[in-house]
Amino acid sequence: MFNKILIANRGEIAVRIIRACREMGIKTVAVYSEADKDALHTQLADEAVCIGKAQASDSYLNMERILCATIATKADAIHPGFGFLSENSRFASLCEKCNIAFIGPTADIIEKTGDKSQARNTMIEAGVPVVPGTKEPIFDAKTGEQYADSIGYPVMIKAALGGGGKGMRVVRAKEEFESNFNNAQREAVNGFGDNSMYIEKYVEHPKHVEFQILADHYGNVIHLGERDCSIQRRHQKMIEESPSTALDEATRKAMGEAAVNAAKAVKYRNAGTVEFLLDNKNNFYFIEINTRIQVEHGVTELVTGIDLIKEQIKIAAGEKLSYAQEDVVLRGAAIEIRINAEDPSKNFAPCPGTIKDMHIPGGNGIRIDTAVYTGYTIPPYYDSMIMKVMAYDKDRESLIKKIRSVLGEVIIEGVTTNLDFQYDILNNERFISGDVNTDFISNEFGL
Ligand code: MV4
Repeated sequence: MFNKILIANRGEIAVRIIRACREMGIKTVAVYSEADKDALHTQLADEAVCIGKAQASDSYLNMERILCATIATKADAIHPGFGFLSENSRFASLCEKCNIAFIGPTADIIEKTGDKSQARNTMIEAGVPVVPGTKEPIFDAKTGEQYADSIGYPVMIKAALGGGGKGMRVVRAKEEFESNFNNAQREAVNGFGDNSMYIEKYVEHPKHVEFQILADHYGNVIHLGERDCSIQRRHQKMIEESPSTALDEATRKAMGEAAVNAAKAVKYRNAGTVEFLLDNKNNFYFIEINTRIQVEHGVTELVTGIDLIKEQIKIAAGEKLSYAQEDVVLRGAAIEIRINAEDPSKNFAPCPGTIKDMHIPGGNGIRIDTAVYTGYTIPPYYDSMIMKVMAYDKDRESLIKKIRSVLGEVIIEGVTTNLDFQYDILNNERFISGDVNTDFISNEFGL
């Protein structure tokens, strides 16, 4: 097992990882920017190293400084958390070269799955269902339009290295193809320095259902059930829950098996997420593999009782999976509400500032992950998520009552948050009935 882990992240995920390490008897090193000298992760770790100025590019994204801090403190592994360098294959590769364990998949796997056009083909070969679409990368609008004509409209144009909605366009008619392709491709070149595009049939009003997987270094792969992440606004997830209201046991089993096959097809290792679109006839289609621990991992921890961060660390240290598929029991229902320092009435503009007072609820089946405290000043340089309010109960009906009750108790004073907006979602009839898809926020709230 590792002796000391450096956490290349900040906020509640850094705190979550520090706590897991402490429980495992592993020493921790925090890295922090000049804006984070009073941050909770900086204070909680056994050691803390300042790695630069507030801007992420000068600190949490600065590979050399993070590697230097790792070597200087004699840490033997790096946990990248999510965002920042977590899906950066060059960073994973530099760790490998420096003989530092990167807690995540190998650089090679990150690269293979990062190219979504290539991943599609790998999945087709492995018999994992994908949306009908192109097999070859497309580089020009004319070729793309021919494919779109043969697939039939509406289609979705996507950047091979895309994600989070960047370099992506829906096209509903042939006349609109060329300009949309060129705009999406320009976005891809600017955003990812790559002009490879692919085209898929557009799936209308899908649910976003993702499966958590764990894979060790010996070819063992298991899944830990699904999370429904359909409630999102402009590709920012707002609420995640497990189980998904859409899945019966047969569909869950088929998707779980597809997720495991997807992971095996790329020789996956460590924790990962296989994302699917689910249409209104319960057809499911692979869309991508995320190679990081995700923001919403706690939802899976609540329904499985498995500590995903500890599992990630054990896998990276070369241990065999401690669970077989039969050992994974999905019990009850769990939900996560993301609280962001942002103003819904100002188009969700970030609202950094000082927290004057706060009340964090607790109680039976409640979990709060946060790194803020009374008197803490939220810096403007990073993302605006400040708290994840999670709840667990025996079924969805009880769960919704519980999460409403707990959300009503949260007090955060001094900064504007999306708390009331989230409360409105929890009281929405369509949400309560489980009738949600990725268009839910825009349809119900006109956003
Ligand atoms: C799609 C789709 C419909 N049809 N692909 C958005 C981000 C990226 N991960 C994939 N995305 C989508 N791909 C086809 N062929 C709809 C989306 C999509 C979406 C997916 C998951 C969660 C939220 C979404 C919001 C808008 C569009």
